[in-house]
Amino acid sequence: SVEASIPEPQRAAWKKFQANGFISQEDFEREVVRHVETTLARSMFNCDETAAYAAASLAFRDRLITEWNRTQQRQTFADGKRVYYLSLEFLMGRALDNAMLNVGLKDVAKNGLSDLGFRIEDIIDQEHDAALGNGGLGRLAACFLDSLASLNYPAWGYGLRYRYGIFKQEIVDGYQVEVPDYWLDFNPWEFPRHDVVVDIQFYGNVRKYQDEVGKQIAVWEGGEIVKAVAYDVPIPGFDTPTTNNLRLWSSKAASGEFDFQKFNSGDYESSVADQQRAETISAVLYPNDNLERGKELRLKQQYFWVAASLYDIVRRFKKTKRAWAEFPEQVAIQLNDTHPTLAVVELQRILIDLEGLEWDEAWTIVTKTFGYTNHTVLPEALEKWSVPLMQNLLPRHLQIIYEVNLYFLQSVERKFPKERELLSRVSIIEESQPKMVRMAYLAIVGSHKVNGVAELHSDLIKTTIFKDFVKIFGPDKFTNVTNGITPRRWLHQANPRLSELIASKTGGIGFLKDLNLLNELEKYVDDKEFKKEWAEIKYANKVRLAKHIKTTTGVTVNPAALFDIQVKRIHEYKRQQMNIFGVIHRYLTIKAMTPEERKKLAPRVSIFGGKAAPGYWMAKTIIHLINNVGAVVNKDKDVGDLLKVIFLEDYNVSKAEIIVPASDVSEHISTAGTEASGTSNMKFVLNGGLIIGTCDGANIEITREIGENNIFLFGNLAEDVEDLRHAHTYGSHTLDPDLVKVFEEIKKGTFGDATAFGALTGAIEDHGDYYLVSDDFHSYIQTQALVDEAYKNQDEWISKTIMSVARMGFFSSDRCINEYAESIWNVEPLSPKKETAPGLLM
Ligand code: T68
Repeated sequence: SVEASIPEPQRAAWKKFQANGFISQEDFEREVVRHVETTLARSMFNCDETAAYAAASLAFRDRLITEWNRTQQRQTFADGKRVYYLSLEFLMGRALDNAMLNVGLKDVAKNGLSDLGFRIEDIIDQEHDAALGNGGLGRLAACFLDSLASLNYPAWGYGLRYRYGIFKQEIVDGYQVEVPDYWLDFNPWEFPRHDVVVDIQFYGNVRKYQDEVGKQIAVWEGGEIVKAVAYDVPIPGFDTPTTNNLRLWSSKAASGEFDFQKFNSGDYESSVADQQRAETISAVLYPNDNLERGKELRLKQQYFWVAASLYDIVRRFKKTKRAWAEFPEQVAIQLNDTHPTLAVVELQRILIDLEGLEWDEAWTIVTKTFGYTNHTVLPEALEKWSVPLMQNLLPRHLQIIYEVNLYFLQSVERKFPKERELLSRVSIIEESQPKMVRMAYLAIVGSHKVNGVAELHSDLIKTTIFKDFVKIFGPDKFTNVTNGITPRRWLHQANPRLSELIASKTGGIGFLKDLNLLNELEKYVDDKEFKKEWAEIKYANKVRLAKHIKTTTGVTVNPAALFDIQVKRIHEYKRQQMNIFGVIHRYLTIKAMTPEERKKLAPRVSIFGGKAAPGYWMAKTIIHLINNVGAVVNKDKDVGDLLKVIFLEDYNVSKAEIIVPASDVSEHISTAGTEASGTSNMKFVLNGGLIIGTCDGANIEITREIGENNIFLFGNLAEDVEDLRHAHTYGSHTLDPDLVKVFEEIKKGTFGDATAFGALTGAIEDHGDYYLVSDDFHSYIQTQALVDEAYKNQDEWISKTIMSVARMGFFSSDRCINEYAESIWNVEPLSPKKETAPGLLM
């Protein structure tokens, strides 16, 4: 065992004094006070909420790290296969509430904090979100970490420790303003590992020669070195002692603080500049979602993170003293999109250049090790790197890519000798000016499995962007794993009252680990008492959001109104513009109504939230229009409560936890075939909201699970999109008459200077309406009318929401992770022995 390596007397001492973490309220309070008084050097007289947050977090951190240590020992000793999830983004949100719930000690903490004079909600609220991601892709990675730990899989996440996460959004005069997110000022959740440091090489050149036995040797020489320092974040599983690791790399100059030689020779400025250049690598998260811009620093980030992670993984494997052929039996690496694709090349380089394996032997190991997840079909989001750029930064990797491509194209030619065009279509190198490396193609060739993230999306990639590769590799290489969400954060943490009610009817909190147990709720769709409680919880959640709206925007909204919510990154394909045009249409309709008609209409609050990429002008214009419409509508006394329009500033994970439980209806209205999956659709339904959506992404599977009577679907189908676009460009393009009226109102200046919105209306009127806003507008308006009607029958509405929640079990990220484990990774959970479980109070 691990312990056997330590002599008996020392072992006894270590065991006697081992840290165990608190279980009782008294021990928790003792830990908090100790941290306030010693770690923070404060006292009860100057312990504010920030200090109390710090101390409570440190108390929980100590607990987590104890279990983290044991988990790592257990996994090392078991010596089985591990999963490595490589993601350039982890959108974690807050950690304290999650840690308290996952280890089952939130009540202990609540009472302990209260005893010390604090309200737990206020303490939780002190924490800054860890926002190391843009949107769905980054949040998916965070849900996966929660599921991997909760299911006891031996798994590590690898990412970058950005000094600045996604920017903080402020709305000034209706415009988005970006403010840097400096979140590391105080972060108790990370452990710097100054002993885990990896040298990463950039630039330089490749020297080739033949050794004594005539073998070709390549040596990558020169260039510069940057250090990668590991920072570990413990990831506690729910209701299990398993605590996995998220390792984030931070960049540092190789020469330490300063280059002393330069410093002493008087070149102070350039020695500081070197240091800053190195630290720039992990300085900032690129704020684009579904867009790749090919910047050199981004490529540097990718290689820096991939090379450090692979060094770490390979070092861990080498400690087992196994033969290289066994590498894929010990290691599964999942590529979260193409961002880590250089890992394929780096592993091949390590095996052939550093470990001396033959090409074919190495390549077999590589392809068995990797799996690749695709998250988009949008052409502007598919990663390509210019060959000259890569030649300069990573000369040896470019050679290996060319060689991979050569062997791949040779095999294609052997299989399809008559198809000349096929070769140029599937080539990893695009013969453009300059030449480009197509990262998705490299990821496909370098992996044994490729998956999409919802059924429609997985079908689409097989029939469109990766069609040729299905023909070459056969259909079995391509598979689907529909996304999921963790019910711990997105139900138990965000909606504690609903979670408690469900627990009371499904036999305890077991549903949080086996979400199909929600099925039990179907029995209560007609239970009066249950429905009353269910409705009360929704109302209370709406009151909570209404308060947030009041304090952040100053607008009073009626919690009895229908809350209609669209929160997600702002993007033309997600069609927030269609939503706001629909709101304007509603406003005009109300203005034209008689008092009698007005009485019949359900009051509505249209709520928007989401960030626009700083360089995405059209997305910023959409935000501007929403705010201007709000400014007009919200002060129109004639309309009153019948319509309110809210833009919530700085949408992020912790705000989502307030917003998601408060929806009556949420909008998932992307042009069919553009949203790979969507995951907030799942969160809203799981919290007892209905959705209005297009036949896109996971909406389709949600419909199948919950029943088509419980969802408001509208719009054109993915299969018709291409023809419609073609007709716009080559036929006559007449706009929907209701949309025309909306545009007229905008152009009249009702919502401020109309020229500001010319690009928005112009994209639809004059530039082909690529996202089919006009084609879907009528169907959208009609479906919104159906929502109004359905909401009037509250009894039936509540039944629909209960039925929907009861059927959402499929969308747990636990199901999703089990599918990856079985069909892609071939890894098994490693369950801790029951008696080592921490004091879980349930
Ligand atoms: C999202 N992708 C998909 N990308 O849009 C969404 N892209 O449908 C899906 O549910 C989710 O992934 C999870 O599968 C993204 O969020 C990005 O954020 C991104 C970031 C950088 C570059 C490209």
